[in-house]
Amino acid sequence: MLNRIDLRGSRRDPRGLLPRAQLDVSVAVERIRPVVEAVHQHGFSAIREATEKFDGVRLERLRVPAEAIAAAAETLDPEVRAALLEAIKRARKVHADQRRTDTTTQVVEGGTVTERWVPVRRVGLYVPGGLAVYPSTVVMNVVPAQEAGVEGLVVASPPQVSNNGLPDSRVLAACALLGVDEVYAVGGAQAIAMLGYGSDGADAGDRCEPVDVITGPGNIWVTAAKRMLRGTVGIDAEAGPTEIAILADETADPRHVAADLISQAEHDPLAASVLVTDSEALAEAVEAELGKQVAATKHDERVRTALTGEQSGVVLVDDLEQGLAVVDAYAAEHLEIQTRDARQLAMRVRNAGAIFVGAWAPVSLGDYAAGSNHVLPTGGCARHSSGLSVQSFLRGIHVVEYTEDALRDVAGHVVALANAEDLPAHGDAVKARFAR
Ligand code: HSO
Ligand code: ZN
Repeated sequence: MLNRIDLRGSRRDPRGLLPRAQLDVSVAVERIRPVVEAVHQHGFSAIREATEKFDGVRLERLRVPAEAIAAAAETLDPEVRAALLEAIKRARKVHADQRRTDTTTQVVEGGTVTERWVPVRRVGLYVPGGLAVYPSTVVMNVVPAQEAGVEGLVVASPPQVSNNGLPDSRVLAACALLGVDEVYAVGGAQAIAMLGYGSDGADAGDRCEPVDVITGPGNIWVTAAKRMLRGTVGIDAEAGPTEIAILADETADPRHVAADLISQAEHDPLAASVLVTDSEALAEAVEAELGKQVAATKHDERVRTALTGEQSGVVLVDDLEQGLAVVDAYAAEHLEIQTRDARQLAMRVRNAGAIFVGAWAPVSLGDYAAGSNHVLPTGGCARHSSGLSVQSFLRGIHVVEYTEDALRDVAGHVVALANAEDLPAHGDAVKARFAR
């Protein structure tokens, strides 16, 4: 079922040889540009038009009424409620530990630099609702923002025809459990534009004030809109179709490997599932398992499309050292290590959104209830970016304090550098303080 890429005996740089779809966000940017510009200029009326066209919903108001959020919490299945509460508790534990304390560095006598960690004022969290609905993503966005100390938290999620034009009721219930009451029934590029530029609404109480940061996953249109808004607002790492890479040796259980590859393929026909192994026997056993398990899974069609796509495959390597080089080159959103000494290998990985070690930490655990975050960089962005965290919502502000003596001591150096850059007024600003 999976494409086979045999790198055994090859000493070539694995980049470029690995399966990965070429997702062209810049083409999507051109397609959504008119929507984003219309929302910027016309606000509510443009959002309504786009929502009717793309979601098939005629919006009366942007904002979800408080009673609808409360009602969603009341009618939530008790089992799902308990699971969400546990997921929130675990995520809070991990994200609370990410909080930063201000540090003051004494640079010289009389000269200090304090780094103040200050939360952004208002953030917009996007929760998708296409092939699946994601109450768990509400948790993964809201918890780090709350732990960072963000005061204004806004959720936007597409209106569902099946829920009277409101976002999915489980998404609304998750908002209620987290204490988020500002929720907009808007999805797609129009939601990102609304959050970034703000918008008028059906009446004065229905306005959306612009946010400072937008985070959260979404489809290619959402990603394209976020790319367009970057600069106007802060944006987290781009989150495209989900990816799982598994580095496994002959000690891995092929049933688990197959199940985990399928689990992420379930998200999207464009999802990527990649197995990297030094064991041909394991590769074959996994193929046999996929044959059985894919036929039995609910979303078999979507899964089959994802697994047979160019973005998925089995990569055969000589040994785990080469395997490590391959997974680093791939920089997966999720990386599972199912090998002997898995922990040791995990500590040597440089590029991955999140790493899942050994037999008892499947990606599905991290998707819901490990405490880790599931909004992670895809498409190789793990080479330069991290997943969502408290840090995503903080800015470090340097506060500089020098005494007269401390400035006098360094004045000559400032003047020398200012002159070297042909910016003498910079030096003059220092000299003016000591001229008689
Ligand atoms: N695997 C997805 C997150 C998710 N899975 C939400 C299930 N629900 C991207 O990390
Ligand atoms: Zn998932």
